[in-house]
Amino acid sequence: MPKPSNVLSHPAESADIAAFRAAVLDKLAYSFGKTPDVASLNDWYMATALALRDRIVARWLKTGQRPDAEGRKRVYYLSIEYLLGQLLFDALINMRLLNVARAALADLDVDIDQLRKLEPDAALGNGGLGRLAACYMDSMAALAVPAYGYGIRYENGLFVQQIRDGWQNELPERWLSLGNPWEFERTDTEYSICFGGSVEYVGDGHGNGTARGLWYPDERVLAVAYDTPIAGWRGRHVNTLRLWSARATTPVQLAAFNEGDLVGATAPRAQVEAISRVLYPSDATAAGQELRLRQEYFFTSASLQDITRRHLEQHGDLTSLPDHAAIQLNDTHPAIAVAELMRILVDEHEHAWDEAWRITKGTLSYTNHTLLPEALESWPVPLLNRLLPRHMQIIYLINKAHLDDASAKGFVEPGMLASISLIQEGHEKRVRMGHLAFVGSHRINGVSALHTDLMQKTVFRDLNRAAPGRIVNVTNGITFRRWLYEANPSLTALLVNTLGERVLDDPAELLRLKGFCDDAGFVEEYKAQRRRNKQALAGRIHQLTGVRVDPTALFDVQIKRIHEYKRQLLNILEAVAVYLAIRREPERSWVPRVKLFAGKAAASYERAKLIIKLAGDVGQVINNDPLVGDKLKVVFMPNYSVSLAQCIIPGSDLSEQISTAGMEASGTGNMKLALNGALTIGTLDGANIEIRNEVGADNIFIFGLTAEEIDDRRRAHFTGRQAASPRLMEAIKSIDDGVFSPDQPDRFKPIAQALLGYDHFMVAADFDAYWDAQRKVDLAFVQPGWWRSSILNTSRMGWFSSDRAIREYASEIWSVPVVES
Ligand code: 26Q
Repeated sequence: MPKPSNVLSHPAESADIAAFRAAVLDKLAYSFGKTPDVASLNDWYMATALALRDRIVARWLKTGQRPDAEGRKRVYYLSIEYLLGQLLFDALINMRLLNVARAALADLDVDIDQLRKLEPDAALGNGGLGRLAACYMDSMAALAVPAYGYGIRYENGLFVQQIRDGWQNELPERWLSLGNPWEFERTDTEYSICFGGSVEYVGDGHGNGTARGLWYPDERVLAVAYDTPIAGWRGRHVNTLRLWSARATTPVQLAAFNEGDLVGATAPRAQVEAISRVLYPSDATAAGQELRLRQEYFFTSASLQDITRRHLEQHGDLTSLPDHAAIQLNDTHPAIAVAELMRILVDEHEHAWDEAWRITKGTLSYTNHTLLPEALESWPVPLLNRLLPRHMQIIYLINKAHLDDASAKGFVEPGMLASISLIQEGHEKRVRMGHLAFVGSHRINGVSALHTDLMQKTVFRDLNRAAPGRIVNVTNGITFRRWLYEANPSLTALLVNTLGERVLDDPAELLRLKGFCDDAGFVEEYKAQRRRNKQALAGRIHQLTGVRVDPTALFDVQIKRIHEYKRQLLNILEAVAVYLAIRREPERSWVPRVKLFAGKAAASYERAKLIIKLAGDVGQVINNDPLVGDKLKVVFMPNYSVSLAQCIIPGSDLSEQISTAGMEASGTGNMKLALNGALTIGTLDGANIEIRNEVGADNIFIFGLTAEEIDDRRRAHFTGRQAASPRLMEAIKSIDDGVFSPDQPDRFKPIAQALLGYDHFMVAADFDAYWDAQRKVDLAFVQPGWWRSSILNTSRMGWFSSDRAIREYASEIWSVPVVES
């Protein structure tokens, strides 16, 4: 069998290797002023990245200048988060240069795998939503969709998670500290972003308040562009990720400076530039602070100014914007775009209100990622009024037209009008950003079949009645380039050797694996690649936690943000129950298992942080109990990240997707794990339902209440005490009694007590079903059928490629063509 790396790029020709080697040496000399004998590993990394970047830029300039490029409709993806991870191997694989670079560096006595370890993750996102944006950037480039991603160039990405004595601490992240070789600072592309001040109106706007506004802001910030080229599969097309950085308009306060207050003179500057300093580290709760609103408007306004300027340069006026631009709002974080685009059209380009509205709606579309009430964004009217007075006025006008329109259609009932209004009444009025995005868009999409269905029945029920036909579903996808080829080269090599190289271009080819799932030779090789990946993962577990695990045990993983609805607690409770059972019957033949957790908790989410501590404390007791030995280990790996996920996923046997049904919009980790051959244990939630439909009910472990049943139970005010079986009671009691926290027996009482009370997340209600499903897993893992199921998972996950998702966006929402691979 060829070496894994060989299938990931062309066989290296000696001339290519020599050329790349020369390019790296050139960069070392002329960009860093170093000779090989004094170069540090970081110098080598930077020189390699720059040499590779040159190759990408050559394509970038070409694809940007293609004769048809100017006239084609472009996609603009607006996202406040991009969870890119490392870029070196991603770009090498897409450019088919991994072998060339490896050999060129080897000639120079540099190990490319050492360079890989050095590269910091670009962690400009919290979790699923940010990673989705990164996968979609990769797929848009692969499919040659001309696209720009727009976002914020945070100086500090998602915090570094340190686990100290079992508790999470947050440390600042500094991905830029050694320089970023991938970006281009565009000092010539900057826009003014305004805040505050007052508005004056010109003319009467047909007497209905739709007059032009003149905004006299009292604050200005500059948005400076930084561009990162995103190379698509086989380097066919290169798009741009444009991230904005905030800069003060005047570097220092001259008055203070002249009076000798040198430090005070730079303070206002620091305050202004704080806008792009740090990513808000919460994932499912709206933060609600003024700085967050400033961030949202900052990147949205800069992006819209950039988009409209480009359109005006090419087409003269904005009337035809919807024909040439599709702007996708990744959640409500850029929803202020609805009002900002109206402002640009009406105030700056003097379009009539109705015409401006047609253009806005024709251009914008919105993706919803959550139904959790605490995550639905809304901003207090007084805050919007102070920061963005003209936008607040525009929102009122949009709302008036929207409510008039609904009334004209016969929706006159006050309850209905209150429910569809952009303004939430109450002692403090608030603007509902989801409603604003809905009303200003021609398409609204959910991210899995169930989620889209629930959207129509819950948060957008009434809006959907008033404006039917706008909601569509686009189930999420993942890029196989990163999550299979890059993360799991040994499985990729096996697939290519078995199915041919076409599998790399067309995931439907994976379906032909069915013919091999009973082929003893193939099954052996499939098992061998998993074994190797598990050995590597066991090494990493030891390195990060000090715990030694048996690589032949069942690796059971739950890796995602820590949140009550994701129910890490259910998983920990099961570990406790198994532990108690092992202690009772240590002689029984237990299927050895390693339970692996990783994930960050929002810094202010106390309960989530306590759950991390519980996982750690349960691990301490279990891992050190000689009666248990290798039968059960529980480990919490610190500082979960894209690059850690790339190490964990290929070594996973079982994928925990156990959210309370109805609460996980889609999930994408579920797809990454199943693609790599882990079997899923999961609820009928999010994309798990579609995964079951694809892989077949025999190849997945589904358990638990359905979204509808959960709804009924909540209405009936079920308590955990009513649901708890003796086995669950015993597990809860041990936690309550301090078995896992002997140094502070009360530590976990709040968790134990909450489980028995009104159990919003239905942990107790689902426990027994989960336990039973886990026992089926135990039985299945030691049967040959496990491997058949695992192979069928890999085989049938092709539909979850983000290329498929992007094709759906392109045809159903954006009306742009894609190239076929
Ligand atoms: C909002 C306001 C203020 C501060 C932060 C936020 C905020 C930030 C991030 C709110 C939500 C998020 C992220 C949400 C998210 O990641 N949702 C996930 O999106 C994935 C991609 O569609 C889905 O697969 C997951 O199911 C969903 O949880």
